[in-house]
Amino acid sequence: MPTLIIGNQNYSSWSLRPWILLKHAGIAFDTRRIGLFTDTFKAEITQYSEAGKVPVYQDGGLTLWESLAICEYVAELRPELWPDEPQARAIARAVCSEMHAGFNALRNELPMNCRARNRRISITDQCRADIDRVESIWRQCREQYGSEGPWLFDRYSVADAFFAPVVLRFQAYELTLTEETHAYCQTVLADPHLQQWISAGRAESEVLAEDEAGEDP
Ligand SMILES: N[C@@H](CCC(=O)N[C@@H](CS)C(=O)NCC(=O)O)C(=O)O
Repeated sequence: MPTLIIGNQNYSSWSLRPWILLKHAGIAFDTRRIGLFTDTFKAEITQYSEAGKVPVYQDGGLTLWESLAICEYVAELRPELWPDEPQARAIARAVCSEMHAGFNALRNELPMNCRARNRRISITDQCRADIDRVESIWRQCREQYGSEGPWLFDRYSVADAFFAPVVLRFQAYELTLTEETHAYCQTVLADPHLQQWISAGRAESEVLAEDEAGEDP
């Protein structure tokens, strides 16, 4: 059985991406959780990967780090996790790469936190620009490639897995968002796999001060 090594489910956005993609792929896997920001985290994770970060995926002799590479590997096993049409597939890859490489202000200022709801927060212009860019990506994908299904590219794809943590961020903080954004967020939040992840995160007892932001309403 393959194993996915993840961080705290309440906070670890990078871990959520391959976890939810594996669920949508219907691939059975074990999960091993290593608590983030603990004294033993580095010693534990470097037993699996010298990169020293979660997620890490082990499948037979393969040990794979980097969430995007893990998702690409899962999609090698289940090609339907990328869109069929080459141009749509290219755009899906572009939006995943953009998410993987950027959005630093959004990431730093709005940490993923499954327990948080509508927290009041003041954000920088850069964070607002990141939110606007996410909304624009979602609008473009839904209008051009997703009009016949609920997801960014009609059926579930790596792109939806990549943006799932952003939906949790949008749920956690009080932000001004468009109706289209709310509609896509509702689709993502109705996903039973995401609800399973949220429940596990909420059940965790650790509170990581580094990832707590905003004030409860
Ligand atoms: N680029 C990596 C980022 C992974 C990452 O930053 N993981 C965080 C947890 S969400 C981590 O392991 N942090 C612990 C550390 O850096 O010590 C990926 O896509 O997998």
